[in-house]
Amino acid sequence: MRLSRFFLPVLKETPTEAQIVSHRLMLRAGMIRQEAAGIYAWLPLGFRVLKKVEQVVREEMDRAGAIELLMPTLQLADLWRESGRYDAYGPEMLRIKDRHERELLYGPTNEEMITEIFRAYVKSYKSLPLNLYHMQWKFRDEQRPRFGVMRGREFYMKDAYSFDLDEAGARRAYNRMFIAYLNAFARLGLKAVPMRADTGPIGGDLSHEFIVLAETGESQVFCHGDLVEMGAPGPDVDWDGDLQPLVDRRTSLYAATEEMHDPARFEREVPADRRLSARGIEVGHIFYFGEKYSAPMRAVVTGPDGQDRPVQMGSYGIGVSRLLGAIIEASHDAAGVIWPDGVAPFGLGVVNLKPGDPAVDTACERAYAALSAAGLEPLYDDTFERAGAKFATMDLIGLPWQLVIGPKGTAAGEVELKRRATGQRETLSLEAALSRLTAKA
Ligand code: 5CA
Repeated sequence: MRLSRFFLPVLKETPTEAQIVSHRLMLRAGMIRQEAAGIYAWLPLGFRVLKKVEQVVREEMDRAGAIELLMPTLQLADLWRESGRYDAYGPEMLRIKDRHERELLYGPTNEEMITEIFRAYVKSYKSLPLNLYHMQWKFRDEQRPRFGVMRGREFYMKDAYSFDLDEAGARRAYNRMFIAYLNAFARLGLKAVPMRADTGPIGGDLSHEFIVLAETGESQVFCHGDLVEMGAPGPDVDWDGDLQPLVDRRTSLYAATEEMHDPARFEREVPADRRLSARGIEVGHIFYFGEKYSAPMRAVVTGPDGQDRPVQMGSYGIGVSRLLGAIIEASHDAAGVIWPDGVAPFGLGVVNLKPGDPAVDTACERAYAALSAAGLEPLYDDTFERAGAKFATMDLIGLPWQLVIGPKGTAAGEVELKRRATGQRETLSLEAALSRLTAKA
Protein backbone atom coordinates (compact mmCIF):
# COMPACT_ATOMS: atom_id res chain seq x y z
CA MET A 1 0.00 0.00 0.00
CA ARG A 2 1.23 3.47 -0.92
CA LEU A 3 0.67 5.87 1.95
CA SER A 4 -0.22 8.62 -0.55
CA ARG A 5 -3.24 6.52 -1.58
CA PHE A 6 -4.12 5.15 1.83
CA PHE A 7 -6.45 6.67 4.40
CA LEU A 8 -4.49 7.20 7.59
CA PRO A 9 -5.90 10.15 9.52
CA VAL A 10 -3.29 10.43 12.30
CA LEU A 11 -3.88 13.05 14.98
CA LYS A 12 -1.14 15.45 16.01
CA GLU A 13 -2.79 16.30 19.30
CA THR A 14 -3.30 13.87 22.12
CA PRO A 15 -7.06 13.38 22.45
CA THR A 16 -8.14 14.58 25.87
CA GLU A 17 -11.15 12.29 26.17
CA ALA A 18 -8.97 9.16 26.27
CA GLN A 19 -7.87 8.07 29.73
CA ILE A 20 -5.70 5.08 28.92
CA VAL A 21 -2.78 4.68 26.57
CA SER A 22 -4.35 2.14 24.20
CA HIS A 23 -7.37 4.36 23.63
CA ARG A 24 -5.15 7.40 23.05
CA LEU A 25 -2.92 5.55 20.62
CA MET A 26 -5.81 4.02 18.68
CA LEU A 27 -7.29 7.49 18.19
CA ARG A 28 -3.96 9.13 17.39
CA ALA A 29 -2.93 6.39 14.92
CA GLY A 30 -6.20 6.77 13.03
CA MET A 31 -7.43 3.27 13.88
CA ILE A 32 -10.88 4.03 15.25
CA ARG A 33 -13.36 6.85 15.42
CA GLN A 34 -16.07 7.18 18.02
CA GLU A 35 -19.49 7.55 16.42
CA ALA A 36 -21.50 7.37 19.66
CA ALA A 37 -20.66 6.42 23.25
CA GLY A 38 -19.05 2.98 23.05
CA ILE A 39 -19.66 2.70 19.31
CA TYR A 40 -16.73 2.96 16.94
CA ALA A 41 -16.01 3.06 13.24
CA TRP A 42 -12.98 0.99 12.37
CA LEU A 43 -10.77 3.08 10.12
CA PRO A 44 -8.56 1.23 7.61
CA LEU A 45 -5.52 0.79 9.87
CA GLY A 46 -7.58 -0.44 12.81
CA PHE A 47 -9.67 -2.65 10.58
CA ARG A 48 -6.55 -4.36 9.23
CA VAL A 49 -5.41 -5.21 12.75
CA LEU A 50 -8.90 -6.38 13.73
CA LYS A 51 -8.84 -8.81 10.77
CA LYS A 52 -5.39 -10.08 11.72
CA VAL A 53 -6.38 -10.68 15.32
CA GLU A 54 -9.59 -12.35 14.16
CA GLN A 55 -7.56 -14.65 11.90
CA VAL A 56 -5.24 -15.77 14.72
CA VAL A 57 -8.26 -16.56 16.89
CA ARG A 58 -9.93 -18.38 13.98
CA GLU A 59 -6.87 -20.55 13.30
CA GLU A 60 -6.64 -21.60 16.94
CA MET A 61 -10.36 -22.37 17.12
CA ASP A 62 -10.15 -24.47 13.95
CA ARG A 63 -7.10 -26.30 15.26
CA ALA A 64 -9.04 -27.27 18.37
CA GLY A 65 -11.81 -28.73 16.21
CA ALA A 66 -14.39 -25.95 16.43
CA ILE A 67 -16.42 -25.18 13.29
CA GLU A 68 -17.18 -21.66 12.12
CA LEU A 69 -20.61 -20.41 11.12
CA LEU A 70 -22.26 -17.00 11.27
CA MET A 71 -25.37 -16.07 13.18
CA PRO A 72 -27.19 -12.74 12.75
CA THR A 73 -26.86 -9.77 15.08
CA LEU A 74 -30.65 -9.49 15.48
CA GLN A 75 -32.54 -12.15 17.38
CA LEU A 76 -36.20 -12.75 18.18
CA ALA A 77 -37.24 -11.89 21.72
CA ASP A 78 -39.35 -15.05 21.81
CA LEU A 79 -36.23 -17.18 21.57
CA TRP A 80 -34.91 -15.54 24.72
CA ARG A 81 -38.25 -16.04 26.45
CA GLU A 82 -37.69 -19.78 26.10
CA SER A 83 -34.59 -19.63 28.29
CA GLY A 84 -36.03 -17.02 30.63
CA ARG A 85 -33.28 -14.54 29.87
CA TYR A 86 -35.36 -11.99 27.96
CA ASP A 87 -36.64 -10.48 31.18
CA ALA A 88 -33.61 -11.41 33.28
CA TYR A 89 -31.03 -9.64 31.10
CA GLY A 90 -32.13 -6.15 32.10
CA PRO A 91 -31.23 -2.76 30.63
CA GLU A 92 -27.99 -4.00 29.02
CA MET A 93 -30.07 -5.57 26.29
CA LEU A 94 -30.93 -3.38 23.31
CA ARG A 95 -34.56 -4.13 22.48
CA ILE A 96 -35.94 -3.32 19.04
CA LYS A 97 -39.32 -3.53 17.29
CA ASP A 98 -39.74 -4.10 13.58
CA ARG A 99 -42.58 -2.66 11.41
CA HIS A 100 -44.84 -5.54 12.42
CA GLU A 101 -44.27 -4.70 16.08
CA ARG A 102 -42.34 -7.93 16.45
CA GLU A 103 -39.89 -7.78 19.31
CA LEU A 104 -36.26 -8.24 18.45
CA LEU A 105 -32.99 -7.64 20.22
CA TYR A 106 -29.44 -6.94 19.18
CA GLY A 107 -27.61 -10.02 20.45
CA PRO A 108 -25.40 -9.57 23.53
CA THR A 109 -24.41 -13.26 23.19
CA ASN A 110 -25.81 -16.32 21.38
CA GLU A 111 -26.53 -19.25 23.70
CA GLU A 112 -30.24 -19.29 22.82
CA MET A 113 -29.77 -19.05 19.08
CA ILE A 114 -27.10 -21.73 18.85
CA THR A 115 -29.27 -24.02 20.99
CA GLU A 116 -32.16 -23.40 18.59
CA ILE A 117 -29.95 -24.30 15.62
CA PHE A 118 -28.63 -27.38 17.37
CA ARG A 119 -32.03 -28.73 18.34
CA ALA A 120 -33.35 -28.28 14.80
CA TYR A 121 -30.81 -30.70 13.35
CA VAL A 122 -29.01 -32.81 15.92
CA LYS A 123 -30.87 -35.71 17.47
CA SER A 124 -28.27 -38.35 18.27
CA TYR A 125 -25.11 -38.72 20.32
CA LYS A 126 -23.48 -39.93 17.09
CA SER A 127 -23.23 -36.30 15.91
CA LEU A 128 -21.28 -35.35 19.04
CA PRO A 129 -18.97 -33.84 20.11
CA LEU A 130 -19.78 -30.62 18.31
CA ASN A 131 -18.36 -27.14 18.80
CA LEU A 132 -19.75 -24.28 16.70
CA TYR A 133 -18.40 -20.75 16.79
CA HIS A 134 -18.78 -17.42 15.11
CA MET A 135 -17.27 -13.96 15.14
CA GLN A 136 -19.96 -11.35 15.25
CA TRP A 137 -20.74 -7.88 16.54
CA LYS A 138 -22.49 -7.84 19.87
CA PHE A 139 -24.34 -5.08 21.64
CA ARG A 140 -24.50 -4.52 25.37
CA ASP A 141 -25.84 -1.23 26.59
CA GLU A 142 -23.07 -0.91 29.16
CA GLN A 143 -23.72 1.58 31.93
CA ARG A 144 -20.19 2.97 31.61
CA PRO A 145 -18.72 2.40 28.18
CA ARG A 146 -15.11 3.55 28.44
CA PHE A 147 -11.50 3.09 27.50
CA GLY A 148 -12.28 2.93 23.79
CA VAL A 149 -12.65 -0.61 22.46
CA MET A 150 -11.97 -2.07 25.92
CA ARG A 151 -15.51 -1.58 27.11
CA GLY A 152 -17.63 -0.75 24.13
CA ARG A 153 -21.34 -1.02 23.68
CA GLU A 154 -20.96 -2.49 20.21
CA PHE A 155 -18.00 -4.87 20.17
CA TYR A 156 -16.66 -7.80 18.20
CA MET A 157 -16.65 -11.19 19.88
CA LYS A 158 -15.66 -14.72 19.04
CA ASP A 159 -18.14 -17.00 20.73
CA ALA A 160 -18.02 -20.78 20.61
CA TYR A 161 -20.58 -23.27 21.92
CA SER A 162 -19.88 -26.91 22.70
CA PHE A 163 -22.36 -29.80 22.72
CA ASP A 164 -21.65 -33.14 24.38
CA LEU A 165 -23.54 -36.17 25.57
CA ASP A 166 -22.31 -36.15 29.14
CA GLU A 167 -20.32 -34.16 31.65
CA ALA A 168 -17.06 -35.98 30.89
CA GLY A 169 -17.39 -35.05 27.22
CA ALA A 170 -18.25 -31.45 28.12
CA ARG A 171 -15.11 -31.23 30.26
CA ARG A 172 -13.01 -32.43 27.35
CA ALA A 173 -14.59 -29.70 25.21
CA TYR A 174 -13.89 -27.15 27.96
CA ASN A 175 -10.27 -28.28 28.17
CA ARG A 176 -9.79 -28.00 24.42
CA MET A 177 -10.98 -24.40 24.52
CA PHE A 178 -8.85 -23.71 27.60
CA ILE A 179 -5.71 -24.80 25.73
CA ALA A 180 -6.75 -23.13 22.46
CA TYR A 181 -7.19 -19.85 24.36
CA LEU A 182 -3.70 -20.06 25.85
CA ASN A 183 -2.26 -20.69 22.40
CA ALA A 184 -4.23 -17.88 20.74
CA PHE A 185 -3.25 -15.29 23.35
CA ALA A 186 0.41 -16.36 23.21
CA ARG A 187 0.40 -15.90 19.43
CA LEU A 188 -0.93 -12.39 20.01
CA GLY A 189 2.07 -11.65 22.20
CA LEU A 190 0.01 -11.69 25.39
CA LYS A 191 0.58 -13.40 28.71
CA ALA A 192 -2.97 -14.36 29.65
CA VAL A 193 -3.59 -16.04 32.99
CA PRO A 194 -6.66 -18.27 33.44
CA MET A 195 -8.49 -17.43 36.67
CA ARG A 196 -11.50 -18.89 38.39
CA ALA A 197 -14.37 -16.57 37.71
CA ASP A 198 -17.93 -15.72 38.48
CA THR A 199 -20.41 -16.88 35.81
CA GLY A 200 -22.73 -13.83 35.89
CA PRO A 201 -25.70 -13.81 33.51
CA ILE A 202 -24.31 -16.68 31.38
CA GLY A 203 -24.64 -19.09 34.31
CA GLY A 204 -23.07 -22.44 35.13
CA ASP A 205 -20.72 -23.75 37.78
CA LEU A 206 -17.33 -23.90 36.08
CA SER A 207 -15.77 -20.85 34.56
CA HIS A 208 -12.41 -19.25 33.87
CA GLU A 209 -11.55 -15.77 32.78
CA PHE A 210 -8.35 -15.19 30.83
CA ILE A 211 -6.68 -12.11 32.20
CA VAL A 212 -3.89 -10.00 30.76
CA LEU A 213 -2.13 -8.13 33.53
CA ALA A 214 -2.07 -4.37 32.96
CA GLU A 215 -2.21 -1.39 35.28
CA THR A 216 -5.16 0.00 33.37
CA GLY A 217 -7.18 -3.23 33.63
CA GLU A 218 -10.72 -3.00 34.96
CA SER A 219 -10.53 -6.10 37.17
CA GLN A 220 -8.62 -6.63 40.39
CA VAL A 221 -7.01 -10.09 40.33
CA PHE A 222 -4.94 -12.27 42.63
CA CYS A 223 -2.67 -15.10 41.54
CA HIS A 224 0.47 -17.13 42.00
CA GLY A 225 3.27 -15.29 40.17
CA ASP A 226 4.45 -18.46 38.42
CA LEU A 227 1.27 -18.53 36.33
CA VAL A 228 2.23 -15.36 34.51
CA GLU A 229 5.38 -16.92 33.05
CA MET A 230 4.03 -20.40 32.47
CA GLY A 231 3.54 -20.04 28.73
CA ALA A 232 1.17 -21.82 26.37
CA PRO A 233 1.28 -25.53 25.52
CA GLY A 234 1.60 -24.80 21.78
CA PRO A 235 -0.24 -26.27 18.80
CA ASP A 236 1.15 -29.81 18.96
CA VAL A 237 -0.91 -31.12 21.83
CA ASP A 238 -3.04 -34.23 21.29
CA TRP A 239 -6.40 -32.53 20.80
CA ASP A 240 -8.28 -35.84 21.00
CA GLY A 241 -6.29 -37.03 23.97
CA ASP A 242 -6.42 -36.15 27.65
CA LEU A 243 -5.71 -32.44 28.10
CA GLN A 244 -6.61 -32.50 31.79
CA PRO A 245 -2.96 -32.57 33.02
CA LEU A 246 -2.16 -29.46 30.99
CA VAL A 247 -5.21 -27.71 32.41
CA ASP A 248 -4.49 -28.92 35.95
CA ARG A 249 -0.97 -27.51 35.84
CA ARG A 250 -2.53 -24.11 35.37
CA THR A 251 -5.55 -24.42 37.61
CA SER A 252 -3.80 -25.97 40.61
CA LEU A 253 -2.01 -22.70 41.36
CA TYR A 254 -4.13 -19.99 42.98
CA ALA A 255 -5.67 -17.46 40.59
CA ALA A 256 -8.94 -15.66 41.10
CA THR A 257 -10.77 -12.53 40.10
CA GLU A 258 -12.03 -10.19 42.81
CA GLU A 259 -15.51 -11.76 42.96
CA MET A 260 -14.04 -15.22 43.58
CA HIS A 261 -11.09 -14.15 45.73
CA ASP A 262 -10.56 -15.93 49.06
CA PRO A 263 -7.85 -14.02 50.95
CA ALA A 264 -7.32 -16.78 53.51
CA ARG A 265 -6.77 -19.39 50.83
CA PHE A 266 -4.52 -17.02 48.88
CA GLU A 267 -2.26 -16.61 51.91
CA ARG A 268 -2.34 -20.29 52.77
CA GLU A 269 -1.55 -21.53 49.26
CA VAL A 270 0.81 -18.93 47.84
CA PRO A 271 4.19 -18.11 49.40
CA ALA A 272 4.43 -14.43 50.29
CA ASP A 273 7.05 -13.63 47.65
CA ARG A 274 4.93 -15.21 44.89
CA ARG A 275 1.66 -13.43 45.75
CA LEU A 276 0.61 -11.24 42.90
CA SER A 277 -2.18 -8.74 43.34
CA ALA A 278 -2.68 -6.74 40.18
CA ARG A 279 -5.05 -5.16 37.72
CA GLY A 280 -6.06 -7.15 34.68
CA ILE A 281 -7.94 -7.04 31.39
CA GLU A 282 -10.40 -9.86 30.75
CA VAL A 283 -9.74 -10.96 27.16
CA GLY A 284 -11.61 -14.25 27.28
CA HIS A 285 -14.16 -16.08 29.38
CA ILE A 286 -15.18 -19.74 29.22
CA PHE A 287 -18.17 -21.40 30.84
CA TYR A 288 -19.45 -24.89 31.44
CA PHE A 289 -23.16 -24.73 32.22
CA GLY A 290 -24.48 -28.19 31.34
CA GLU A 291 -28.23 -28.13 30.77
CA LYS A 292 -28.97 -24.50 31.63
CA TYR A 293 -30.21 -23.78 28.08
CA SER A 294 -30.72 -27.25 26.63
CA ALA A 295 -33.22 -28.31 29.32
CA PRO A 296 -35.65 -25.37 29.07
CA MET A 297 -35.22 -25.18 25.30
CA ARG A 298 -35.54 -28.94 24.89
CA ALA A 299 -32.34 -29.56 22.97
CA VAL A 300 -32.11 -33.29 23.58
CA VAL A 301 -30.04 -36.06 22.08
CA THR A 302 -30.58 -39.79 22.11
CA GLY A 303 -27.78 -41.63 23.88
CA PRO A 304 -26.40 -45.10 23.06
CA ASP A 305 -28.97 -46.50 25.49
CA GLY A 306 -31.85 -45.10 23.42
CA GLN A 307 -32.75 -42.55 26.12
CA ASP A 308 -33.17 -38.85 25.33
CA ARG A 309 -31.36 -36.33 27.52
CA PRO A 310 -30.60 -32.60 27.36
CA VAL A 311 -27.27 -31.97 25.65
CA GLN A 312 -24.40 -30.74 27.83
CA MET A 313 -23.23 -27.29 26.82
CA GLY A 314 -20.47 -24.79 27.39
CA SER A 315 -19.75 -21.39 25.87
CA TYR A 316 -16.45 -19.70 25.18
CA GLY A 317 -15.97 -16.01 24.45
CA ILE A 318 -13.04 -13.91 23.31
CA GLY A 319 -13.27 -10.13 23.09
CA VAL A 320 -11.68 -9.76 19.66
CA SER A 321 -12.06 -5.98 19.48
CA ARG A 322 -11.00 -5.62 23.12
CA LEU A 323 -7.85 -7.59 22.30
CA LEU A 324 -6.53 -4.68 20.23
CA GLY A 325 -6.60 -2.50 23.32
CA ALA A 326 -5.03 -5.25 25.43
CA ILE A 327 -2.22 -5.81 22.93
CA ILE A 328 -1.45 -2.09 22.86
CA GLU A 329 -1.52 -1.83 26.66
CA ALA A 330 1.04 -4.66 26.72
CA SER A 331 3.16 -3.42 23.83
CA HIS A 332 3.86 0.28 23.30
CA ASP A 333 6.38 2.98 24.20
CA ALA A 334 6.33 6.77 24.37
CA ALA A 335 6.43 7.03 20.56
CA GLY A 336 3.51 4.74 19.85
CA VAL A 337 2.31 1.18 19.31
CA ILE A 338 4.67 -1.78 18.90
CA TRP A 339 2.68 -4.47 17.09
CA PRO A 340 3.69 -8.08 17.56
CA ASP A 341 4.67 -9.50 14.16
CA GLY A 342 1.57 -11.64 13.69
CA VAL A 343 -0.99 -8.85 13.95
CA ALA A 344 0.75 -5.76 12.56
CA PRO A 345 -1.47 -3.95 10.04
CA PHE A 346 1.43 -3.96 7.56
CA GLY A 347 4.56 -6.08 7.74
CA LEU A 348 6.87 -3.09 7.53
CA GLY A 349 7.16 0.51 6.45
CA VAL A 350 9.31 1.69 3.54
CA VAL A 351 10.22 5.32 4.10
CA ASN A 352 11.22 7.39 1.10
CA LEU A 353 13.16 10.37 2.48
CA LYS A 354 13.21 12.26 -0.83
CA PRO A 355 10.35 11.53 -3.19
CA GLY A 356 11.11 13.00 -6.62
CA ASP A 357 14.79 12.09 -6.42
CA PRO A 358 15.11 9.54 -9.25
CA ALA A 359 17.72 7.33 -7.54
CA VAL A 360 15.80 7.24 -4.26
CA ASP A 361 12.47 6.63 -6.03
CA THR A 362 13.99 3.77 -8.01
CA ALA A 363 15.42 2.12 -4.89
CA CYS A 364 12.10 2.53 -3.04
CA GLU A 365 10.06 1.15 -5.93
CA ARG A 366 12.36 -1.86 -6.12
CA ALA A 367 12.02 -2.47 -2.40
CA TYR A 368 8.26 -1.98 -2.51
CA ALA A 369 7.84 -4.42 -5.41
CA ALA A 370 10.10 -7.10 -3.92
CA LEU A 371 8.56 -6.88 -0.45
CA SER A 372 5.02 -6.93 -1.87
CA ALA A 373 5.84 -9.96 -4.01
CA ALA A 374 7.19 -11.74 -0.94
CA GLY A 375 3.82 -11.20 0.78
CA LEU A 376 5.21 -8.86 3.44
CA GLU A 377 2.50 -6.25 2.95
CA PRO A 378 4.71 -3.14 3.02
CA LEU A 379 3.31 0.32 3.67
CA TYR A 380 5.31 2.61 1.37
CA ASP A 381 5.54 6.19 2.61
CA ASP A 382 5.89 7.99 -0.73
CA THR A 383 4.45 11.26 0.60
CA PHE A 384 6.13 14.67 0.63
CA GLU A 385 6.01 15.06 4.43
CA ARG A 386 9.11 16.11 6.37
CA ALA A 387 11.41 13.26 7.38
CA GLY A 388 10.73 13.90 11.07
CA ALA A 389 6.98 13.62 10.57
CA LYS A 390 7.42 10.42 8.58
CA PHE A 391 9.48 8.81 11.35
CA ALA A 392 6.97 9.91 13.97
CA THR A 393 4.08 8.41 12.02
CA MET A 394 5.94 5.13 11.49
CA ASP A 395 6.74 4.88 15.19
CA LEU A 396 3.17 5.79 16.10
CA ILE A 397 1.57 3.10 13.93
CA GLY A 398 4.09 0.56 15.18
CA LEU A 399 4.97 -1.62 12.16
CA PRO A 400 7.64 -4.18 13.17
CA TRP A 401 10.31 -2.89 10.72
CA GLN A 402 11.15 0.37 9.00
CA LEU A 403 13.24 0.40 5.84
CA VAL A 404 14.54 3.93 5.40
CA ILE A 405 15.84 4.99 2.01
CA GLY A 406 17.36 8.45 1.45
CA PRO A 407 19.60 10.28 -1.01
CA LYS A 408 22.88 9.99 0.95
CA GLY A 409 22.50 6.30 1.56
CA THR A 410 21.38 5.59 -1.97
CA ALA A 411 24.51 7.33 -3.31
CA ALA A 412 26.60 5.09 -1.05
CA GLY A 413 24.54 1.99 -1.94
CA GLU A 414 23.05 1.83 1.54
CA VAL A 415 19.70 1.81 3.33
CA GLU A 416 18.77 1.75 6.99
CA LEU A 417 16.76 -0.97 8.65
CA LYS A 418 15.13 -0.25 11.99
CA ARG A 419 13.46 -2.70 14.33
CA ARG A 420 10.54 -0.88 15.93
CA ALA A 421 10.50 -2.88 19.16
CA THR A 422 14.15 -2.30 20.10
CA GLY A 423 14.91 0.85 18.15
CA GLN A 424 17.98 -0.93 16.82
CA ARG A 425 19.19 0.43 13.47
CA GLU A 426 21.48 -1.13 10.96
CA THR A 427 22.98 0.25 7.77
CA LEU A 428 23.30 -2.24 4.95
CA SER A 429 22.92 -2.62 1.20
CA LEU A 430 19.40 -2.64 -0.22
CA GLU A 431 19.98 -6.22 -1.43
CA ALA A 432 21.04 -7.38 2.01
CA ALA A 433 18.06 -5.65 3.62
CA LEU A 434 15.61 -7.17 1.17
CA SER A 435 16.97 -10.68 1.53
CA ARG A 436 16.93 -10.31 5.32
CA LEU A 437 13.30 -9.16 5.29
CA THR A 438 12.02 -11.63 2.70
CA ALA A 439 13.71 -14.52 4.56
CA LYS A 440 11.23 -13.76 7.38
CA ALA A 441 8.23 -14.04 5.10
N1 5CA B 1 -21.60 -16.16 26.07
C1 5CA B 1 -20.39 -16.02 26.81
C2 5CA B 1 -19.24 -16.71 26.19
S1 5CA B 1 -19.39 -16.86 24.47
C3 5CA B 1 -20.09 -14.53 27.00
O1 5CA B 1 -20.77 -13.69 26.47
N2 5CA B 1 -19.06 -14.25 27.78
S2 5CA B 1 -18.61 -12.79 28.24
O2 5CA B 1 -19.72 -12.00 28.63
O3 5CA B 1 -17.60 -12.96 29.23
O4 5CA B 1 -17.97 -12.07 27.00
C4 5CA B 1 -16.89 -12.68 26.33
C5 5CA B 1 -15.75 -11.71 26.15
O5 5CA B 1 -16.20 -10.58 25.40
C6 5CA B 1 -15.21 -11.13 27.43
O6 5CA B 1 -14.24 -11.98 28.00
C7 5CA B 1 -14.58 -9.83 26.96
O7 5CA B 1 -13.26 -10.06 26.48
C8 5CA B 1 -15.46 -9.44 25.81
N3 5CA B 1 -16.39 -8.36 26.19
C9 5CA B 1 -17.46 -8.44 27.01
N4 5CA B 1 -18.07 -7.26 27.14
C10 5CA B 1 -17.36 -6.38 26.37
C11 5CA B 1 -17.50 -4.98 26.08
N5 5CA B 1 -18.48 -4.26 26.59
N6 5CA B 1 -16.59 -4.43 25.23
C12 5CA B 1 -15.59 -5.16 24.70
N7 5CA B 1 -15.43 -6.47 24.94
C13 5CA B 1 -16.30 -7.08 25.76
